[in-house]
Amino acid sequence: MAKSKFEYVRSFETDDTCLRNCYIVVRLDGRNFHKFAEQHQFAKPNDDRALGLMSRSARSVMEELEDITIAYGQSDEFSFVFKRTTTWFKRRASKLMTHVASQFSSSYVFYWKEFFGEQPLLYPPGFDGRVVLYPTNRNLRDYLSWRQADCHINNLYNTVFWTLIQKGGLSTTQAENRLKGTLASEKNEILFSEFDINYNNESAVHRKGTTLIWEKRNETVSKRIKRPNEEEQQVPVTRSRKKVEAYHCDIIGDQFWEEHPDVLEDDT
Ligand code: DGT
Ligand code: MG
Ligand code: MG
Ligand code: MG
Ligand code: MG
Repeated sequence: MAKSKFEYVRSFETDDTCLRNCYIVVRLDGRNFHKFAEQHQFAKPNDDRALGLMSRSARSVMEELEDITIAYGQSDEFSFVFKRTTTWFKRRASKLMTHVASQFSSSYVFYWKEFFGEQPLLYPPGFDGRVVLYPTNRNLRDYLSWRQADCHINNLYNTVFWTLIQKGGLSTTQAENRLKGTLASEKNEILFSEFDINYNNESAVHRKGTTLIWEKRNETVSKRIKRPNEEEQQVPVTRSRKKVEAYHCDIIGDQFWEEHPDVLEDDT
């Protein structure tokens, strides 16, 4: 096909191919969710409808896009990890990131009703995205550990903060002052000695966030089979299917990774 004289503008596009052999992480974060949470009356500190919708949208991203092996989410953010050998969209960062962000955003709106029922969505939410490359399994695990540690630090703080207000009758300023400079152990102690709350017994979704991975599950269905010279029969047929499974467990230690050795590829 003959080229038009306008064709040269294509050469203005910059190359954003992600370095080979690296895990490609796309992290999304809700835009101005401080306001979004207020306007939609999210429960404080954790709204299970909102967290459920985030995970549902992340599941849709994993099911619709290729080569995401693990995703981790907490609060208004979700990280998606493309396997290090992916060739999807020629590893172009902008393509990968925008597909993740748009699939996630449209799913968030599409599934809103499943989680919020008749409560209306007041305006279209947005999510920012960024791409980060991690060359080694250690780097990738440290990245995910960083996000889970962030989840823990924020959730412990928010749990004590809102308990002081909701159960202790403090104002937000008083609660802030009470917590200024306190260590994690002191926050745990406030919850335990003043409110009879053992932080470790709080919901795992809130303490650990949500990890999504692909797992093989055996699925048994009943099939009608007719063999020659025999009556038609119902027989159980088992086949192995890949499904996205959710975990709310520690992913900082080794146990999760030992139990799911297929998530990471070998470093060598
Ligand atoms: P950004 O990301 O810079 O556009 O601004 P924000 O406001 O989204 O800030 P960010 O992402 O650092 O913090 C997340 C906000 O979302 C934070 O203000 C608390 C709110 N949020 C997230 N999950 C929940 C929830 O389950 N309940 C409530 N009440 N708020 C939540
Ligand atoms: Mg922010
Ligand atoms: Mg945000
Ligand atoms: Mg955030
Ligand atoms: Mg197109």
